[in-house]
Amino acid sequence: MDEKLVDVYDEVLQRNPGETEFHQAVREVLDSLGPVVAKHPQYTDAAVIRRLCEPERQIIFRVPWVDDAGQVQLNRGFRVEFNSALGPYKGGLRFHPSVNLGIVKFLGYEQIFKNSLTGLPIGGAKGGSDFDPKGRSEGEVMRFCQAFMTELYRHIGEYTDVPAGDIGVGGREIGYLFGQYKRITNRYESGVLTGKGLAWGGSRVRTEATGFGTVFFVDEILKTRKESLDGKQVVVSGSGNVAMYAIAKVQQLGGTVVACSDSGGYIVDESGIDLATVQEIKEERRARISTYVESHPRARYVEGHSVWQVPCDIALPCATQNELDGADARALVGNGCSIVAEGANMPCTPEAVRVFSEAGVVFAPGKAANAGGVATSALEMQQNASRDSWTFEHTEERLGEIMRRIHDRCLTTADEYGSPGNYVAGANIAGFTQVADAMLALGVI
Ligand code: NDP
Ligand code: 2IT
Repeated sequence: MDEKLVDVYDEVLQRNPGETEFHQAVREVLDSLGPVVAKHPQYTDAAVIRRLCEPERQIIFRVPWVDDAGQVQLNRGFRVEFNSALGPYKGGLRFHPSVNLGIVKFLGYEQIFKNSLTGLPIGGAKGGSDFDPKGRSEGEVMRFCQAFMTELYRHIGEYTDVPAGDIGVGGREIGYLFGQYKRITNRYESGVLTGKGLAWGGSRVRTEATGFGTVFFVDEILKTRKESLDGKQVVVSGSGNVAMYAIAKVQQLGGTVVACSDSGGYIVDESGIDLATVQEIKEERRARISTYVESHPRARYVEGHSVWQVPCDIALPCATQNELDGADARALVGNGCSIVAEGANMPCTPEAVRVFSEAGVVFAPGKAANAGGVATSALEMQQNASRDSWTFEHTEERLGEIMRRIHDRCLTTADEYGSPGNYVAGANIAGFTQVADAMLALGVI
């Protein structure tokens, strides 16, 4: 790390004790900014980087609700409104038992640079709760969402902060959250949440956008080598929203996805994962991926986390943070994998990223490769603001253009700052400079 940034990082460690994922995300960005502060002293002089590492606002609240047995349950809600230099705060909500302030801060911090890279007018935020939707009834999920929104509503709005989904929050949850917002405020404010259903203000392609966008990004990488997805073997981790639509797009573009997973284990189907079965298991039955083998006897299920043992040309981690470590990275390299693109946020540990870099594996960081989801959220906001609704083809075309632009911006910026071909440097520097320039223009606020 550049010596001008060591104090900034030390201050982050000292002010945010124990928040290891947040430290990791900050470090990854600061490690890229050496050449930027050398060229542009105004960023350190005006304490822009220090200010960027301190959220503008952090909200923590109690979420009490009543379960089906009549017992009072208690969860904790979070919204970290990290930076609004480029637009209203924007970022997803995560419902998972592992959620804590440090995780929400790492996600909110990443979101600032990701949203900047989209080129669209959105600031960075993240929120969520330690609520575990697994095994909860429809009624329980609805009452939890209502209780969560009963506090959150006062902090959000079309011009203030626009949440969306993330792990554990999909179309069903956004519906209950929107319903409660509408009930409390007596306003049909479509632009307050994205990821809405198509019948009530949602955008076509938003459901597919993150997974599609990640694969569009991979396609751009392949084009730089005059290759395509046709005939490539791909391994995807997770089997949620991002994973499913990454699988769909790989298949459309001629690749074969041979494995995918959930937190229990992974399935391998050499002839290609049957996506309709995965969708039926995950979206309709909300069951485990292990049940895939019941209808596909040729496939096998392996318990445990290491889907990365399965040989592939391209790896798409689409589950959660730090799911792919140094040993996994070495296994991928050993099996000849040459491209890794993060569909999830920070799924690769710093050691894994080092292993890829040393082995010459092309590595696309999440803030670039998974930006298609939030970009399409911004397109949903545009449609809501003009009370319009675009076709699937038009919206997908816009998503494709945005991903191409992000890809090219990463490469141009990496070149400009002396790290040709380094997508991490390109994404961090390009994302950073746009926010930093806006912060300078807006004064000390
Ligand atoms: P979903 O809830 O739809 O799916 C999450 C998937 O990841 C499930 O298969 C889940 O398995 C698995 N998973 C979650 N936590 C863990 C864990 N601790 N260990 C192992 N597996 C785990 O979420 P999304 O698909 O929406 O999100 C996946 C990733 O993509 C996250 O990192 C998210 O931040 C990121 N992302 C999402 C975007 C979106 O638009 N939804 C946009 C950009 C990034 P199980 O069911 O067993 O828990
Ligand atoms: O991590 C992410 O970019 C998301 N979960 C999507 C955020 C959004 O506002 O669509």
